Amino acid sequence: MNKYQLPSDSQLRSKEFVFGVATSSYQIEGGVEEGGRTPSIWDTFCRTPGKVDNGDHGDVACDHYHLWKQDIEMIHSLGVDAYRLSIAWPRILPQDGVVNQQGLDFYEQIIDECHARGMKVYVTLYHWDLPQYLEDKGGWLNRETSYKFAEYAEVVSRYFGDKIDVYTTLNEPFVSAFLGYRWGEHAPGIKGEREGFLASHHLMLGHGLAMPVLRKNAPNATHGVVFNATPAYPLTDKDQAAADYCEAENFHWFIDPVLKGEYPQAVIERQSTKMPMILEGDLDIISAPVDYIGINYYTRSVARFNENGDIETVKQTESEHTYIGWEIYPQGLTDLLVRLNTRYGNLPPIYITENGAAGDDHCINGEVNDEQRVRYVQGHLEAVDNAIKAGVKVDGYFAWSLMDNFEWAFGYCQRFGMVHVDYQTQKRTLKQSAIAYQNMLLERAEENK
Ligand code: IFM
Repeated sequence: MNKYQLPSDSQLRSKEFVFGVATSSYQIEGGVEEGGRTPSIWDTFCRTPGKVDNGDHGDVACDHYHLWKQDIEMIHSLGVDAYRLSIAWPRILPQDGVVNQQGLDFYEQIIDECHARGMKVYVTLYHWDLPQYLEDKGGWLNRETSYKFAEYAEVVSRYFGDKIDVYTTLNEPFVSAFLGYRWGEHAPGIKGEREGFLASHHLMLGHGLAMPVLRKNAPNATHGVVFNATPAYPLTDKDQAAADYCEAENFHWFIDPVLKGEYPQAVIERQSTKMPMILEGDLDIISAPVDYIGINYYTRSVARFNENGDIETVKQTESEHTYIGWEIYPQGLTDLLVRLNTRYGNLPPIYITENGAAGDDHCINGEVNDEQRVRYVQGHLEAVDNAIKAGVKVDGYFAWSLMDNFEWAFGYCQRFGMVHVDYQTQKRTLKQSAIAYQNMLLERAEENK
């Protein structure tokens, strides 16, 4: 297939629907010691033996720090409406309270270049690269970090104001809190049940404290927060409560405080001994109105109660999986969106801020045939269309990722890009999935002329 097919009556065909590609700072930039940047927790984590596969790190990554201009040109060539990127906190505030103009300049040239090419910019403030100097004071276990995050939001939004079209406070607080501070699989590598929940509360508090700051400094921009969400299904009829609980910890725990002003009872009860200290007024801060919710969807889970009554997930061996073992299940995206719409009566518009598949992609004679990713994207675009037809307001879709990049604890062996990166030469090659995106967007542009 050389072009994704959208149904003739699909809202995804309209020019109001936003198509984009997404990246994040630490995963693509490199230049970790350039432009006044200081280390983030990921620089430290990567230097800790055994933490990242193959000893990989983001020192160079896709060298976007130097190749940003050609990368923006490439993004534009895809025909997308928007580019979703993140800002590296330690480039902007390399020391506590010290603003680095070079950091602001770096992102300003990217934003200007996108605008000059008619693309909107969606900027995430926190995609996991916490300055190491804040981790040295406890990181997200320290309530003070929430206030530091609001200060950082103040610096960025005061400088850029409405020049940034869409602001995102946090990307996937579940991952920052639970992989970083509960299970120790991500930076800073802390393992502790109480720590995970405490970090999650401070992340959400940081989000809430940043919201009025962003609204004040960028009154005409759009403001929200991005969650990963994995819908859960029961293995048998007896396992519905197991599936419900998986969803409660995976995304209700993070979305409920924003949209309902409370944490879900199911988690409070099951994890009663691990609950963080929630001060009076915190939930009012966290539930400040948002303009949109970003949803990152990759796969589903199937849950059951095992013989001991514990909840566990069960791999669906008969289904198709990606290279890294994630089940391909587009129906899960429709179900998820419909479930969110049902759970939150006041659901703001949704952007699918990430969706994609990792492959073992090789560039052969200048071509990358990632046919599984092509089918994956096609299936998920249909899933979004179905959700819209079921009454959910979805305003956009961003492919994860623009190009192969540093996939956190898995290093460079997991390739999520629509564009192949040769890490030896930094040559970019559009994979079939990117060409199909380009052709679909070209056709849509023609239709909407
Ligand atoms: O690469 C990550 C991204 O940083 C956040 N969402 C999931 C992606 C794939 O694991």
